[in-house]
Amino acid sequence: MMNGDATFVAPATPFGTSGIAVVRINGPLALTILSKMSRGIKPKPRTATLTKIYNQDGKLIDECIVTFFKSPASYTGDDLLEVSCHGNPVLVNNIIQTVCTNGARLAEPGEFTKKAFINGKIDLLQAEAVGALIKSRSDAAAKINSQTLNGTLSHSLNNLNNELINVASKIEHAIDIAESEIQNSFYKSCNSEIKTIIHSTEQILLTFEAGKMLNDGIRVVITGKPNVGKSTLINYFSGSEKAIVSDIPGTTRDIVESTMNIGGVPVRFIDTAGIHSTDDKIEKIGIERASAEIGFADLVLYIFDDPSQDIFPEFGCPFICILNKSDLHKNVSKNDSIIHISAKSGKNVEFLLDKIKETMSINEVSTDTPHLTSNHQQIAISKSLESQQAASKLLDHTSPEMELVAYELRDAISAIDTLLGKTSPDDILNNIFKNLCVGK
Ligand SMILES: Nc1nc2c(ncn2[C@@H]2O[C@H](COP(=O)(O)OP(=O)(O)OP(=O)(O)O)[C@@H](O)[C@H]2O)c(=O)[nH]1
Ligand SMILES: [Mg+2]
Repeated sequence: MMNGDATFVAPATPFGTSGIAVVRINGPLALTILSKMSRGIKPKPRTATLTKIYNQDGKLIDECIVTFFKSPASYTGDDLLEVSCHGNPVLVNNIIQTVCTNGARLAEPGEFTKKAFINGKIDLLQAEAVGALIKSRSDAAAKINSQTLNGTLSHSLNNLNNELINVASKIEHAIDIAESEIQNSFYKSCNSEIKTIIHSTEQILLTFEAGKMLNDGIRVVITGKPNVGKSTLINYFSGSEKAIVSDIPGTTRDIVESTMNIGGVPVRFIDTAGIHSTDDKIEKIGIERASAEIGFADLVLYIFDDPSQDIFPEFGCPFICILNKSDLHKNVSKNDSIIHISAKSGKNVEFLLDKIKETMSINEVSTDTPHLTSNHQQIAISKSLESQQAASKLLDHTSPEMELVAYELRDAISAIDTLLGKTSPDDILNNIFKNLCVGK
């Protein structure tokens, strides 16, 4: 259970050997605990202080640099201490154990950020961006998450909500006035304001695909019959011998993955077993796994090596047909829907990458504007949009039901409030924080 006044501690750096490691102690007992462990040190806020740290038995653990962030001017808003020791997990453990013996407890995942949220240092979107920024796998992803952390998305959504509140208050006011006194132009002007808000909301929603793609990346599954060159292609992409290549059909059985950064988007290529009918028990399992992967794919690369093949399977997602081993085929007539490559020599693979970019709209990703990045953000904004549209539709009538319009607008506002964390249900909050690492 989380307790508002508890002092908690966690490593802020990954476990393992490193130059330094940082332990964070947050809460009202932070300074007292440090004083006990350092024989009386009282660090000045925001100043690096060199001190020896001792365990419960008075034995030296390490010489450390401590930095004290006094409440409320800290990441969490509470008193927060950062202890930098030598980067050895044994030392980190000893420090954490001693801190706990002196009255702190271990932090839960994301608890530092949860404290920052509870203390009003950041809103929920920013808290979510902390986790996303840490996990960013490309410059572009880091850029959009850092923007959200800096509040640009919150700013856009707050603006939207203020505009909604503005129209909603006019409508609520009009409810108290006799219908005969309200002019038709009033409804029209409210509706036109709502339509402007609808347009802005749609623009924000449009950023989701790209935002999600930058953060989560895309899964590209390579499939086809055995021996067509699927593994040769993933090896070419990864620049290494990741997958076994041989001229024996049915070589690949396990799933082999390689991630490549394409236009800032982490693209996970997944090589799979060649699909055909077989009695081989192990190969069958491989083929089942391959089919399952295709079910989760954002894009499928269907490879074949027989130029006379003219029937191709359909997939439940975008796919690209690739005729491999172009070095072996002479005078094959070109067809715009099929890309000819040689996975062995790399011929035309650049063109294939361009085609992947084009198919997945990777070229259009702009990192200059705030982006929605998670499903629950997209759901909340879509919900707000639906309510805005319902309100606008009601206002199209000659004498609209103003109570209903007000009701829809309140819903539109509260959907956005959920995202900002003003009225978020506990399950959404817990989900966001538990996905952060311990120490963040
Ligand atoms: N000439 C030529 N041979 C190729 C090319 N690409 C792959 N091959 C050869 O085709 C054979 C099969 O290649 P793999 O990459 O193992 O084929 P696969 O589709 O992964 O096969 P399975 O794992 O059995 O399904 C190997 O001998 C490769 O060297 C190419 O572009 N040109
Ligand atoms: Mg293979």
